[in-house]
Formats: sequence, structure tokens, C-alpha cells
Amino acid sequence: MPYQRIVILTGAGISAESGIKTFRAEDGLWEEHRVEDVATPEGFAADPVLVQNFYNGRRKQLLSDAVKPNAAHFALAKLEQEFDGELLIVTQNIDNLHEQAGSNKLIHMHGELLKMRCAYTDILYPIKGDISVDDRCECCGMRGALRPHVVWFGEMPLQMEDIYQALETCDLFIAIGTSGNVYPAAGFVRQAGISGANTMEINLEPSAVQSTFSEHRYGLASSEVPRLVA
Ligand code: BJW
Repeated sequence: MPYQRIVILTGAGISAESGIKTFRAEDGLWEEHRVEDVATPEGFAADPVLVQNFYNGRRKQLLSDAVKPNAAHFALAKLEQEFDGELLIVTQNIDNLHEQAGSNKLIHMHGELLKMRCAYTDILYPIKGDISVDDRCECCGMRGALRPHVVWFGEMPLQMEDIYQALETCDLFIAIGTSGNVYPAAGFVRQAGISGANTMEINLEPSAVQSTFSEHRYGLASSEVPRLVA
């Protein structure tokens, strides 16, 4: 590969073939729930039971035997192992399928489904099962202090400094399975382009920011990603 520094942004589309719903498809998560109700701090404050149940359901699905990494996740893990230069995956997904496939250099910019966070101390806790609003937080002993470790609308995504630093020095940027509707992630291609990187979109269909990419490959992530890294 004629590249030294690669940044790969992944979105819900890469996990779709693993059985995890995307957000904006006709049968997507936002068809079943109003975004404002389950993915904003205001929604959580108004109805914490609804929000905890929404994430409990998604956690149960992620932990079920039916959900496994697919060929696209495995191809990226293989690329990381075999690539001589630096490779960073920035995922918007809160599932752990990249880790399960073997990727190590990974930033979860929108958080992680299998962690909770104390709203007062920011201490993180791994979780395996359901969380109830009545559960006590270990660090402060308060009920209702634990919230999903996810980034909701209006909140700052995680590790932004690390991400922008990588974007400023990368020579290839690839976005996989993301609709390009949510910022700041949708703006990463522009930043990478300014840095002089080649930019490639891999998606089922043109994204909202498709015109910003220099290359496009449209199809299933499980076919296009292994083909790219072969
Ligand atoms: C396949 C496939 C297959 C299917 N193979 N492909 C106006 C302008 C600009 C910004 C704003 C604005 N007004 C408000 C904002 C900011 C706001 C925002 O972007 N709003 C927009 C709606 C306009 N953003 C924020 O609030 C963010 N914070 C922020 O901006 O802080 C301030 C800041 C300032 C300066 C610098 C930095 C920050 C926070 C955003 C948090 C998003 N949170 C969620 C929920 C996370 C937890 C959870 O999972 O529940 O993150 S929302 C949801 O959308 C989730 C996703 O990560 C995110 C992106 O979705 P994604 O991955 O693109 O999924 P889909 O469903 O949209 O698309 C899937 C794609 O895959 C489709 O295109 C399919 O075709 C494709 N596909 N199957 C290949 N098999």
C-alpha cells in the first residue's frame, strides 16, 4: 500500500450485517424511538427508565450469540496486523465488534454500550447485564447516578484531540457505513482532504457528504472492505 498513515471512520453500516440495526434506515432505531427521547441529555433527564431500557435492550442484543463481527470487521483487524504504517479506526459505533474481530488501535468517539459512567465523577464501570435507575453507583453511592457511557446529541464526542491530530497527518481517510448526517464525524473527510489525504467512501449508497470524497465504492461492507484490503 502506498500509504503511511490511515484513518478509518466506521458507522452503523459496518455492523448492519452482524445483525445490529442502523439508525436512519426504514426499519432503523430512529423509526422505533424519537431521537430526542433516547439520545439527548434532556431525554434522559425527562425519562431515565425509557432511556435505560432502550440501552438495556441494545446491550442484550449485542451480548446474544446471534451478533458476531462480520467479514468487514475482520478485514480491518487483518489490515491493522499487516500494515507497516500507522492505522487508526475511529468508530461511531457503541458495539464492541471491532475489538471482537481483533482491532486494537481504536477510538470509540460515541462511547461504549458495555460501559456505564457515573454522571458526577465520570468514573467508568464495565457492565454485562441490565442497569436499573434504582442501581447504586459504586463510587458515590447514589441511586440514579449511573448513565450509559454514550455520547448524545449536544454532548462532546470523545478523544477529539487525538482524532484531529490523526486526521491532520493521515494520507488516506476511509469512511465505512456512515450516512454523513451527524457532526463532527461527517466533517472528518473535509479535514482529511485539507491535510492532503486521499479520501474514500464505502457505503451502500451515497452519503450526505459524498461529494467531499475523492473515491467511492458502493456495496455491502462485508464485500467491499475485504476486497479493498486483499
Ligand atoms: C451499509 C450497510 C452495509 C447499511 N454495508 N453500508 C447543524 C450543523 C452541524 C452540526 C449540528 C447542527 N445541529 C446540531 C449539530 C450537532 C449534532 C449533529 O450532528 N446533529 C445533526 C443531526 C445535524 N452533533 C452533536 O450534537 C455531536 N456533538 C457535538 O457536535 O458537540 C459539539 C462539538 C463542537 C465542535 C467539535 C466537536 C464537537 C454529538 C453527536 C452524538 C451522536 N450520537 C449518536 C447516538 C450514540 C449512542 C447510541 O448509539 O445510541 O450516535 S446518534 C447516532 O448517529 C449514533 C451514530 O454513531 C451516529 C451516526 O450514525 P451512522 O453511523 O452514520 O448511522 P446511519 O444509520 O445514519 O447510517 C448508516 C449508513 O450505513 C447508511 O448510509 C447506510 O446506507 C449504510 N449501510 N448497511 C455498507 N451492509
